[in-house]
This record gives sequence, structure tokens and C-alpha cells, in this order.
Amino acid sequence: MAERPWWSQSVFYQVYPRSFADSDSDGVGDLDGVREHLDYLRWLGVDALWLNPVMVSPMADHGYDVADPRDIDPLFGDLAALDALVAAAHERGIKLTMDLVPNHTSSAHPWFVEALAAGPGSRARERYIFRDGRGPNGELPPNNWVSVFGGPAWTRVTDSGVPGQWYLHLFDVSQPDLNWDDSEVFADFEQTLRFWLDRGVDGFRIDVCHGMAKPPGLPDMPVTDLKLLAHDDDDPRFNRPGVHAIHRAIRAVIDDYPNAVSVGEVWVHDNAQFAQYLRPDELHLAFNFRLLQADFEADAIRDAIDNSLSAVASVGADPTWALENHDVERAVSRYGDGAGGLDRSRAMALVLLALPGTVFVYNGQELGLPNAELPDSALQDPVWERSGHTERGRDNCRVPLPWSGDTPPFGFSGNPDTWLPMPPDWAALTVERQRSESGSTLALYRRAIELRRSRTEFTGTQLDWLDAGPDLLAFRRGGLVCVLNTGEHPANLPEGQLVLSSAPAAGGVLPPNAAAWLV
Ligand code: TEU
Repeated sequence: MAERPWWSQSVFYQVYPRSFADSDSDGVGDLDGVREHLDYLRWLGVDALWLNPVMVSPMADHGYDVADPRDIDPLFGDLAALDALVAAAHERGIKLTMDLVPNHTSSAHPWFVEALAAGPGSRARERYIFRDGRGPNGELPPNNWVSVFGGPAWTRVTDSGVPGQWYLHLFDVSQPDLNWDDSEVFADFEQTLRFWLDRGVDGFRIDVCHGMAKPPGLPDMPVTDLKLLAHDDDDPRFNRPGVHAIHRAIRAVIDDYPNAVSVGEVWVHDNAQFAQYLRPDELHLAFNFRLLQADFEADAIRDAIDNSLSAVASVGADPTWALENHDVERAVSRYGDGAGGLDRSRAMALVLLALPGTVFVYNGQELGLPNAELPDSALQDPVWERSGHTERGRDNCRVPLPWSGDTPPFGFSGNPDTWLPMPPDWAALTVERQRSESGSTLALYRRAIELRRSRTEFTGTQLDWLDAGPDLLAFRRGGLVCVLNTGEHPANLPEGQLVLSSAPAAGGVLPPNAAAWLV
């Protein structure tokens, strides 16, 4: 078998830059903060970082609204700070990937400013999706599409002082969708890819890879009454056939940089359609969200793993795994909160890190952080406003990391006024505290990553299910056996030497809400 690329069995650590570490005491994390904590990440044992967007942005969607894709926002630092971070990460053997947003720009992007000023029919409007409205005076939006963040996906602009055309925004009103049928859009994106790759960046996470291509004629959606932040596979807003030509063009550029990786955010449920994004001339990797959507039940988890493996098998791509990211509820809270939720998320950490393929760990996951309770006045996610205050949005999985000490801001910042308030009871969850406790969640992650990296048993892409009994999930991968107990009763472990468990498993008995590794 040909040697696999560097990313194929790697552990990526997702840094949400606002919330990782603040070096300049403005209450918001930044690039120097990341650089100053690289030794922590080396100690944790991760292979690569994924930084959420740090480009110039008004921050309406915390960086996913990009006004200049080829510069760093002053909130996070500057190009010199990025260069210094890349160099310092590479010195420690850690790769660094950035996050690119091709589906839309910020409304503050010079192209959009120009498009508003230039008026209907202009060249500048062709880079976005402007249309005349329906109804006698164009007072109705061009179609019935809704925004993923709530409300209509169209906003009407003023042309020559009177109500004029409408523009499409699948996300916030400040995130106009680009027209990928316009060749200048790709030409500019190519410049962005090369700009960062030439600076030594090791690849990209690419946002909304199932977006970009829009269907001809922009037909209505069959159903508009959707859960926010959700869509299914026959939604005309996403996953249109034309998207694959875009991915082939992107890949052709990335192939000029043989060690660079592309990881797509692909919210497509059907396995065959998902796999199309991973054909040899499209994305290298794509996030698979099944595991983080599965309940804590042996059958549901097995189903998620089986589906994820078969989705990539048909195209020979590596599977990817995640339990958390900046868009979803923290695992501890999702699995039931309190001690039970923590136990289950620790158990799932061992399932995650036993699997073949690329693993993503979201910052704070290694500390067992729960979702934070936030007062209404603290909420910043555009989802809160756009849903008319019915959906709280994603802020509570984005609270800054607790590093040290007994009171907020726990060493995250020199400024007590952090961009989201930090819960006082996180004193027990700081990095400093957990580094000193052998049974901590941090210690568990570190040991699991170390074993995954160093033990010869963790080889091969083959995964075989073992018959373990009801409420038990058990599989063999190479020389490793992973057992998870999702039931209410202790279970006997199979034969083998216990190398790690998420809860004490003395005498070969695995308690409920726990997992173990045996060789
Ligand atoms: O998310 C894209 C997207 O489709 C999400 O809205 C997804 O459906 C939802 O989060 C699932 O719960 C990406 C980014 O990850 C997100 O942070 C951005 O807000 C969004 O793109 C817009 O750029």
C-alpha cells in the first residue's frame, strides 16, 4: 500500500481563536495567544491545528464574514503574527491549517460595497446574486428561500434612492452569497489559496463546501419550515451538482502544494452523495457529522461509525471523526450534563481516538468543558437576533478556555471583561488544575493521544465489530480492542491487557458510561 499522507491518522486540534488565549488583554483571544500556548499543544500531542477564520472581518459571524481574505484582522494580530505562529508551530512539529469561506463574503467586502453603489445590471452586481423582486413593484423576494440563521434569505437594497433589487444571503444579512458562475470569483479564491500556502500554511478547512453552486432559475424550496442551522439533501440551496466542478478547480490549485490538505465542511447526509466530494480530484477530507449527531446508545454509535466508514470507502478517502466543533453543543452537555454527561463524553473520547482516520478535537473538549449558561445580554451569535430570540445560537460552546487560577478569567486574559463571560465554577476545570490530577479529562486525552501515536497496535483502516452483548459496543482495529458500555449495568471486559479506561475498570469490569482499550 502506498504511504498515507501526513493527515491520514492525525489528531487535529481546532482552535477557536477568540476563545483560546488572549495575549493583549482586550478580552478576545488572538494569534500571539495561540503561539504562547504551543508548548501545551505539543504536550497534549496533537499533530495539526485548524484555526477558525482570522481574516479581516466585521465579526458579525465571528470571522465567517470576510471583508479581506488575504489579511489578518487586527483583533487577532497581523500577518507577522501569523508568520510567527506558523514558524513556531513547525518548530514543534505541528502543522497549521486555516479556514476559508468561499460561499459568501462580508457585506463590508469592497466587492459588495461596489455592487451596492454600481446598481442593477452592473458588472459589480454579477459577483453576487442580485435579482429583481416579484410582485408588481418587486416588493416580494425573488423566491421563498430562508436563511440558515432564520428569516428570509433575501434582503432588498436601495437603488437610486428607492427600493430596488434583492440579494441572496443563505446566512446572515451581512454575508452575501457569491456568484460562483462568475469566473472572477474563482480567480480571486485561487489567489487566496496561493497567498496562504505560499506563506507556509499546511492547508485549509473550507466552509460550506456543499454551498457555492446555486441551481439555475433559483427554484423555490419545497419546505421552508426547517429547524434553524439545518437542511436536508434535496434542499435547492445546497449540494447542487455544479459544486463538484468548483471543488475540482480548487484541488488543482492545492495539488501545486503536495503536502497541503483540504478538509471540507460537507453537510450532506446521503453516503453516496457525500462521497462525491471526496473523489480523488476533489477534497482530501470532509467532516463527517454522524458521530456528533448520534445519541449515547451502542446501536446509534455503531450505525454512525459504519455509515462514516462506508461513505469514504467507495472513493478510497480517509474517514474523519469529531464529537464537537464551534457550531454544536459541547459533548458533556449533549450526553446529559453533570457527572453522567462528563462520564459519557470521556468514554466517547476513547471511541473517537481508537478509530482509523483523522480525528478533530475542539478546544476545551480535552478539558471536558460543558456548554456554559449565558445571560441573554451576553449572546452574540446572529442566530439569536435572526430567530426573533427563539434560538439562543452557538455562543455557549464558544466560551473562552480556563487556563489557571481560581476565578474568571482563569488566565485566559489579563482583562476580566472577556468577550463571553466565563462560569466561576470552571475553577475545577482549568488546564493547570487538570495537569496536576492523574484522573482528569485532560490526562485521559493526553494519554489516549500518546497511545494512539506510539503503540503499534493502532494500525490499519480495517474495523471489525465484536459481539459483546446488549448496550455494549466493541470493535477491533489492528491489535486494539475498544469496548464502550452505554447500558446501566457493569459489564465484563473481554480477554486482553487493559491499557486505558475512561473510568476505573478494576477486576476486568467496565462500569456504565465508560470505555476501555485492551491490547
Ligand atoms: O457552518 C455552515 C452551516 O451550514 C452551518 O450553519 C451548519 O448547518 C450548522 O452550523 C449545523 O449546526 C459554517 C460555519 O461552521 C459556521 O460557524 C458559520 O456560521 C457558517 O458556516 C457561515 O459561514
